[in-house]
Amino acid sequence: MKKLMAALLLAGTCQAAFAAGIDVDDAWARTTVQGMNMGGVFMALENDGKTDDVLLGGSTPVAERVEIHTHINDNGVMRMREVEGGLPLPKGREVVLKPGSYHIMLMGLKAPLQEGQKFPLTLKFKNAKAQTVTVETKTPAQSQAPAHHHHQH
Ligand SMILES: [Cu+2]
Repeated sequence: MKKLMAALLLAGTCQAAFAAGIDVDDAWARTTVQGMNMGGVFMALENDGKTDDVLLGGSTPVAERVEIHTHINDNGVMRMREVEGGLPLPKGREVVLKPGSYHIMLMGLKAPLQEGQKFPLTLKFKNAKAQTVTVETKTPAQSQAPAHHHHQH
């Protein structure tokens, strides 16, 4: 894809300017922990566009609200914080949302997410068009799920 973009730019075509977009890969959600009404969604976001972009938020029928979170180390305790102003997506770069790092948080889940369940999530960007992706619910291996404290919203 990067080679193709470079070729288009070298050819002097302005088509590349309109090919601006965010490539979303491997969108998955964690199976809901019993008794919780929120949960994390993870994915890789690649900015194939010519300009920097920002993930501003999103919406999904399975939850009341969607927030963008990161983890901060608060005196040795990992805590989640909402990302102010959205998640920056620099052009030509891939930003990976993963457990223990940036993630999309589903707030007010209407029902627990079950293993294997698929649901739509619409992502809103500052520049790129809104995009609806399919998220698959999985239970990650224990080693990939660092324990952390969920702060109260
Ligand atoms: Cu969170």
